Amino acid sequence: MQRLRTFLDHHCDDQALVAVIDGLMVACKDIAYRLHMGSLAGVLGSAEQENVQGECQKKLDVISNDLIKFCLKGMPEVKGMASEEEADPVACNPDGELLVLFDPLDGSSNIDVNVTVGTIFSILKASANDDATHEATYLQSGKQQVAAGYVLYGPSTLLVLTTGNGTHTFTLDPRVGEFFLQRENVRIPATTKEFAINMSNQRFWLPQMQNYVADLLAGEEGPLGKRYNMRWIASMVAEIHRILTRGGIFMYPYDNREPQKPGKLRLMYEGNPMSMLVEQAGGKASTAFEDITAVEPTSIHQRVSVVMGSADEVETVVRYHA
Ligand code: P6P
Repeated sequence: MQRLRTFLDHHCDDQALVAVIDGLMVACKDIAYRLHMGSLAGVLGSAEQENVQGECQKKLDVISNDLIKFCLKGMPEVKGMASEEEADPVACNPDGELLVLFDPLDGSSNIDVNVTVGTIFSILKASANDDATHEATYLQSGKQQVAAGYVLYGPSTLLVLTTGNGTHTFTLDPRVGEFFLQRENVRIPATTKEFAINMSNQRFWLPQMQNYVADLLAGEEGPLGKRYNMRWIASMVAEIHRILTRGGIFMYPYDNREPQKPGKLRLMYEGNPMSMLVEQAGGKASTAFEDITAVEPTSIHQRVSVVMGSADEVETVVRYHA
């Protein structure tokens, strides 16, 4: 079995990038340990405070964020970082050449009910004269990403990673604290019969999305001509992992509850990294109107409408919105 570092050394000629990915896993292994200790680690429940998103933070949101920040600050290759849990970007090492953007614990509302959550990260290049405290330094489109990944804290702890040459999965062996290659070059089936969306928002969607989902529900007798199944875990990392494993389509589309926000999910550290992973596995990732990775960011915490997964199904959604 191939260790993560051995795989990276063979597949990625950017040694700074290899070091940052390998180093980031130190924090993720600690997060995995604390999650799997559950109530015994005394870290469940609310942190009794809100983050920059106005969301109530869990204790593990704060702990995970601090662990990752500490880890990245210790790496000379990291110039700066931006977190879902931090209002502003954080400068790390002035001679660093990489920027790390992350959601330290996505799906954390599931922690207290013992459901899978994950860490999502996106890595961009920085220029020598970039100021890592300035938001503008990080505002690069998803196509500029040099790497993206997530660590899935489920029954087993998995790393799913791309450095631009395919999407690959690794399993953590907790006995030795090492990630080992599980699947190389994961491929998403082009077609699917499984969709994931929060149906309770149906009345807020655009008519085009309402029409598409109504046709999904019409099954064999409808215009899409097949019976679909539905999943909703309320944890994007778990949904995307299912789709990378067996296909499907995940949607958190625009809704009119807050017209100034085009969706719930965040572009820079959720939409973009997940889009890179999905596209590198042969899938598609769209806002329903354009590729997510083509969106030119205007703020670090901006939201984006998300439709991603099996290529043919995403193309169908795009056709409904043409
Ligand atoms: P809802 C988790 O809070 C998250 O950001 C994603 O991981 C997940 O897909 C979505 O929000 C769930 O949202 O509205 O169903 O709770």
